[in-house]
Amino acid sequence: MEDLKKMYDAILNGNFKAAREITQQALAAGVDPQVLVQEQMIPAMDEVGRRYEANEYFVPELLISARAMKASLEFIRPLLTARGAEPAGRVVIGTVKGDLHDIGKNLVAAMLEGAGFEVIDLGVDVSPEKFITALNERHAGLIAMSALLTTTMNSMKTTVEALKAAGVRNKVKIMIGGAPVTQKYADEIGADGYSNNANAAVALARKLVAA
Ligand code: B12
Repeated sequence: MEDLKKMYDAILNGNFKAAREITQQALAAGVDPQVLVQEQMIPAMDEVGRRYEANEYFVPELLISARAMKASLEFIRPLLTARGAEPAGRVVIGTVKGDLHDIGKNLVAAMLEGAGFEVIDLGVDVSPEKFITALNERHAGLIAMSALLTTTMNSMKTTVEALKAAGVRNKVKIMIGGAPVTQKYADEIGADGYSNNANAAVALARKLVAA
């Protein structure tokens, strides 16, 4: 298929039906899925993130672009996995114990996936033990924790401590976020990074994985 730029536009405009159709057509026409991801989809999500930071896009636009990205990745992911393509990094993400808010966490997960990370999403109400088990089983290099309640933030600290107690703290980078979380809190609990939005979370993840 000659006009792959349509894929870029579908994601930028949050048109998930078009994203799905174009993906199917492109793959049927023999387009390399890696090319589709690297040259169209990731740049489109990067542009979504840029517009969000520039206050040109807001949370609803982020959500619909993320949905379009996901719709396309459903077809592409199995092909990349079968081929053994190396992800940008492997991230275990979850909303911490006691907390059921997942809109921000899902956005961060989708943006990371859009940026080429393999994302293992543990969902909500994730205990420190569950984070550690997933980290060990999936050999992730990064843990991303989200909390929206001042009462559940403390579970981030508990998880960092549990990672230390399990002897795996030095094997993983930790990033945290969510409305009540701050850089100061990240420093206090010994996390490696904090960001206050999904786009900055991608830049942070890239930086932590490269470090
Ligand atoms: C939607 C919502 C709900 C929904 C959640 C639905 C869902 N599936 O998520 C429902 C109705 C279930 C809910 C329940 C409750 N909620 Co509520 N909820 C909200 C609300 C309105 C929006 C949150 C949201 O989705 N924001 C949009 C997302 C995109 O933003 P975000 O989460 O901050 O994420 C961004 C960044 O923070 C960052 N980020 C997020 N996670 C991560 C992770 C990493 C690693 C990184 C790097 C970055 C990052 O990137 C994201 C994208 O840019 C907020 C109010 C508000 N305006 O924040 C209250 C709010 C969070 N809720 C609140 C409360 C009190 C509750 C309840 C206790 C209410 C009750 N009495 O039952 C329950 C708790 C349930 C539980 N155990 O978790 C309070 C919390 C107060 C506090 N200081 O603790 C708030 C602030 C409302 C208020 N003003 O009182 N809630």
